Amino acid sequence: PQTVYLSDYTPFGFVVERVELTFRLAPESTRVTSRIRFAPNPETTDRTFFLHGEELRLVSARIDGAEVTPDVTERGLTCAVPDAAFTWEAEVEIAPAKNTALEGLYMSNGMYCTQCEAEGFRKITYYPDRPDVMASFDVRIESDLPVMLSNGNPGAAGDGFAEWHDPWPKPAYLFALVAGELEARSDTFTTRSGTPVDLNLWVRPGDLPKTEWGLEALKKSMRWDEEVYGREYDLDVFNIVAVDDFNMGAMENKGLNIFNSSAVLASPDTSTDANFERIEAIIAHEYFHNWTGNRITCRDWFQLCLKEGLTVFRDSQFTADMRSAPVKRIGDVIDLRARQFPEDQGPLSHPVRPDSFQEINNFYTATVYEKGAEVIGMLKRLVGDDDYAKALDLYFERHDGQACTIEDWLTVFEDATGRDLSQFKRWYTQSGTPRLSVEERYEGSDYTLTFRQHTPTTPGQDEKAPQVLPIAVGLLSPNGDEVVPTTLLEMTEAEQSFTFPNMASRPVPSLLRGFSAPVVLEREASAEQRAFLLAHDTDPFCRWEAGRGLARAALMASVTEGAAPDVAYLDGLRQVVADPALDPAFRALMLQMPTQSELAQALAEAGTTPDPDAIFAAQEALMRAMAERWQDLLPDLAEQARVTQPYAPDAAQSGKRALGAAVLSLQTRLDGGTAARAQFDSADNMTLRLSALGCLVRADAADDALAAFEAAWSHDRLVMDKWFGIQIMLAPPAKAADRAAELTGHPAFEMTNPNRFRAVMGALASNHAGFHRADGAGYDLLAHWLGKLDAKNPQTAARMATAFQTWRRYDADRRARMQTALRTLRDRPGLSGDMSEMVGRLLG
Ligand code: BAL
Ligand code: ZN
Repeated sequence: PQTVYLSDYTPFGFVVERVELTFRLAPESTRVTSRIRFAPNPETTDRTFFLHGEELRLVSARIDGAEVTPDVTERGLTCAVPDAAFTWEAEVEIAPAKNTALEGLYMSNGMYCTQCEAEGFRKITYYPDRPDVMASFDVRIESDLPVMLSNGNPGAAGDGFAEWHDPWPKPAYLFALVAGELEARSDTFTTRSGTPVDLNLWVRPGDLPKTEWGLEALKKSMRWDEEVYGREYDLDVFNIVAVDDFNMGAMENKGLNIFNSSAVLASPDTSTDANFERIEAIIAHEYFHNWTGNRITCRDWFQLCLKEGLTVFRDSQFTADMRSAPVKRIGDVIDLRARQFPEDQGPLSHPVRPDSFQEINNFYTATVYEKGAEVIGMLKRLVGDDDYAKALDLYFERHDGQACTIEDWLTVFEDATGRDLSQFKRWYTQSGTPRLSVEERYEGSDYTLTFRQHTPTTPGQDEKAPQVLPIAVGLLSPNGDEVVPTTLLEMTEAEQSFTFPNMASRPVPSLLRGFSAPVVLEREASAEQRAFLLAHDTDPFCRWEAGRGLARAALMASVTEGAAPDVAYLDGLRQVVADPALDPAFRALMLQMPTQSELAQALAEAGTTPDPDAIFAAQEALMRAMAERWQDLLPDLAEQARVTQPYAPDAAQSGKRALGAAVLSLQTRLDGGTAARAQFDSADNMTLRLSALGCLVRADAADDALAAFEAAWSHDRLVMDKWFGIQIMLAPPAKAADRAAELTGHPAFEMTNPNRFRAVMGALASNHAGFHRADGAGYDLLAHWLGKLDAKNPQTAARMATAFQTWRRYDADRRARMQTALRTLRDRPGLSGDMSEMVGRLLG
C-alpha cells in the first residue's frame, strides 16, 4: 500500500456541479448509472481527470453523450476530457450480496445499505471520492422493495421506484442508500423557527418495540443543538435506519443516518442502562454531525479530528447536560486512559491530526476522536465560555458549505478572541501523552507550585516542544476548607512556577481539576494527602482521582511487595461510599477498581515488568478484603441501591443500579454467588440480569445461568452478543481463551457479523489476564481469527489488532509470543492493506 502525506495535498482539477445517480438493485448485479456535471476548478490548473473506483465492472462511459474508453486500473480510471464544463455518464455493475467488507453498497439480512466513510463510495461508482469535492445529489432507486431511502428530501415515488433530492452540497462519503422490508416509528419535530421535520426510525419488522428511546434521544438532541449551539435542522425529513451488520457504531450520512443496531435499538428487557446511555450519546453524536461534519466538512482525511473531535466534545456536553456532569467527566477520563493513553504511549501513537497514512480506516482512533475532543475542551477552558460561543458562531458563519482544515478552525478562534494559538496548535501536530510533574514550596506565606512538562518520544517524533497546558487548581486548608477556589493556570514553558501569596498555612493542592488537560500527572502525593482529598476535595473529579490513586498504590504494593490490602484506604473509601448524601453513580465510580491493564501500564512506567496473573490476584485480594471489611455495610448499601419505581434508564435509576452492581460483586466474594443467582432469577430488566450474570461468571458459578440465559434469548441477536461476550470477558483467566475458542464453534457464531465477532474476540482481548495467558493461547487464538476475518472484512479485523498495541510492556516470553503471533498474521498470503499497515506499525 502507498503512503499518503498531508503535505502533498492538492485540490481536484474539477468542481462537481451536480450528481444524478440511478440504482437498479439486484443482490448479485446492481446496476449504477451516474450522470455528473464537471467544470474546471478555478483554484488549480492541473486538469488530470482521475476518478476513484474499486471492485466495479465498467459497463459503459460517455462524455457529453459520446462513448469513451477510459484507462481503468484497480484504483480508478483516467480519461481525456474537454477543456470546459462537461457531462460524464457511466454505468457500472456491483454485487452487494458478495460485499463482506461492509464498505460501499452491501446487504445485511436481505436489506441493502451503504457505508461510504471514508472511502467506500468508490465501490459504488467512479467518482472523485475525496471530501473536498462537494455536490448536490439526485438519486433514483429501482427495486420491488417497499422502502427505498437516500439522502435529503423525498421526491417522486411509485411502483418500483423512489427518488430523493439532497439540496445541500456534500462529499461522497456522506452518500447513503437503504432499501428493504422495513417499518418505522415516526414522529415530528418542529424547529425553533417553526419548520416541521418528519422523523423516522426504520427497523426490521419485529424491532419496532425497541425504537422509542432512539427517537426520544433524537428529539432531545435536536432541541439541545438549537438551544446550546444555535443550530437548526435543515431538511424536511430525518431518517435513521438500524442495520445488524455494520463496522462502526453509526454514520452521519446527510438526512439518513445509518446505525449499527446495537447503537440504536433498546428496550428495558434487552438493554442495559449503559446501552441506553450509549445510544442517547451516539444518536446525539450523529445528529450533531449535521453541522459539525456535514455542513462544514473536512478538506482531506488528515483533518478527520476537525469533525470528530468537535462532535465528540459536543456529544459529551450533551450527555453532561442530560445526566450528571461529574459522572460523565469521570467516565470520559476512565475511557481516555483505557483506550487513548495506551495508543499514544505505544507503537500506534500518532498526532490528533496525523501527517501520513496508508489506510485512513486505521485512523478512526481514540486519539483522533477522544483526544481530539479533549483538545476542544482545553481550548474552551482557555478562552472561556463566552469566547468559545463567539468562536463557534464565527466558525458556522464563515465556513458553512466548505471543506476545512485545522488551520481554518484555529484561525476562527484567533479572530474571535484575539489569542495567538500557534503554540496551542502543537496539540494537533505533536503525538504522545505529556507528563506533568509538580513540586510544592511553602515559604513565608507564599505557596508556590512548580510544574515541569515533558513528552516522551513517539514513533516518527524524536523532538517534543512544550505544549500549552491549562491546569485547573484549587487549594484546601488543612482543616478541609477550600481557601483558593478553582483557578486556571496556563502553562506554556517546559518548567513554570505559580505562586499563591498570603496563605495562612500550608495548603493541600487539588490539581488538574476536572482533568483539565489530557496529561499524566506524575505526582508524588502521599497516602495522607490522597486520603485528605478523598475526604474533602470539592472537585468531584479530583476526589474520585484521589481514591483511584490510593487503590492503584495499594494494588501496586500488593503486586510488587506482596503487601496486604491497605486497611487505611478501605476505611477512607468506606466514608465516601457509605455517604447517602453522595450521588449513587459517583459512589459506584469510587468502587470501580483501576483496570488490570491500567495497573500493567503503571507498573511498566514504574520500571516493573507487569505480571498479568499477579495483577489479577491482587485485584481479587483487594475486592475480597473490601467485602470482608465492609460486611456490615453491604446490606445497607444494597438497600440504598434498590429501585422501587418502574424501570427507567435515567441517570438517577442507573446510578442506583450501578451502585447495586458494585455491591453485588463484593457480596459474591462472600457468598459465592447466592445473592447474584437470586437477582438473576428475579430480575425484570437486563441491567440487573446481566450484572448478576457477570458476578456468577466471575465466581465460576454460571453454567446453569448461562444455559438459562441462552434458552431465553437465543432469538435476540443483540442480547446474544452479551451472552457471548460476558462469559469470556469475565471468565477466570485460565479459562478465557478456551471459552472463546469453544464459542467460535457455537452455531450462532458468525464471523461476518462485526458485533458477534467483537463479542467473542473483543471480549477475549479485554480479559487482561486471560488474553495474556502465559502459554500464549490467547495471542494465537486472536491472531488466527483476525487473519480469517481480514480476508472478509479488513476494516474490523485491522482495528481489532490494536489489542496487541501494548505488547512491549510484558516479559520477554510473552513479548516473543505476541511477536510470533503478529508475524504469523503479517505473513498470511493476501493480507489486506489495512492489516498490513497495522501489523507493520505494531511490530515497529
Ligand atoms: N463518521 C464516522 C462515524 C462517526 O464518527 O460518527
Ligand atoms: Zn463522528
